[in-house]
Amino acid sequence: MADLQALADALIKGDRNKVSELVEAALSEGVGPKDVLEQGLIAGMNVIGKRFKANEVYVPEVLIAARAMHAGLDVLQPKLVEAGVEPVGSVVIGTVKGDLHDIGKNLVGMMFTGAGLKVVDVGTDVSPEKFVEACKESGAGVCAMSALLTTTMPQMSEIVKAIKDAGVSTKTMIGGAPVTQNYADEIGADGYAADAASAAEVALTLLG
Ligand code: B1M
Repeated sequence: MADLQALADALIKGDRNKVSELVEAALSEGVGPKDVLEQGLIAGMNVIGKRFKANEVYVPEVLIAARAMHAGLDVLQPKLVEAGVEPVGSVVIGTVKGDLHDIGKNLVGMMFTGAGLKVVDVGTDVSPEKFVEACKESGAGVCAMSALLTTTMPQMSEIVKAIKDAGVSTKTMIGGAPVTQNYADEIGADGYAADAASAAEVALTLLG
């Protein structure tokens, strides 16, 4: 009988070979791809997210778990498509114009993937126009912006404004070391998160 807890445990340990093997084993035993995703991969990533938030694990462990998640998703993806399993929602994510820091943004993106979201990563140094275009094209429910420099934070305000001006219904959320809830309130962003695990929770809440 397929052991989805063992799959979650392998992901938590970051054992990507075992994750791939266990995903294959579960599928060949007839477990549905949605169950493999939710009770195996996402369950494991949720544990990593909670431990990361509680400072029980650090950036390297999260990156290793995310790599294992991707290994599992590589095996699972075609089956999910075949089974018509839709992502919970989609999110555009990027680092704002003038800012090249992407480690935090990538971690947030990984936690989004881990939460079952489709992620459209527009990269770093992204202009308000490019954010708007990506939101329109992808029909994303949430636009997630990262900034690590106090000098680039004002770009977030520009992006929130550009999205509203373009009449796009995508909700906005912001984060990054210098960013605060107060700043989010000040510029009218719909959400703020201090870390990658909270970011996934906020995005899911914004998506309803
Ligand atoms: Co830069 N840098 N850097 N840097 N850099 C900082 C940010 C700085 C605080 C260092 C310092 O002076 N103490 C400082 C900013 C000062 C300020 O404005 N307040 C700084 C500076 C000044 C600069 C340059 C201007 C330096 C120079 O050239 N004179 C320059 C700017 C380049 C540019 O962007 N245009 C620069 C360049 C670089 C490198 C290229 C060398 C490199 C980036 C490499 C890369 O990202 N690929 C770099 C790095 C590595 C850092 C530090 C050391 C580490 C940042 C990091 O990756 N942290 C940083 C000092 C520090 O933070 N200790 C520093 C780990 C990462 C996991 O955390 O990104 O905070 P973080 O992400 C967290 C949360 O913030 C949150 O979740 C993540 C995980 O929990 N989060 C979100 C992030 N985005 C989110 C989005 C969300 C929600 C949560 O929702 C959408």
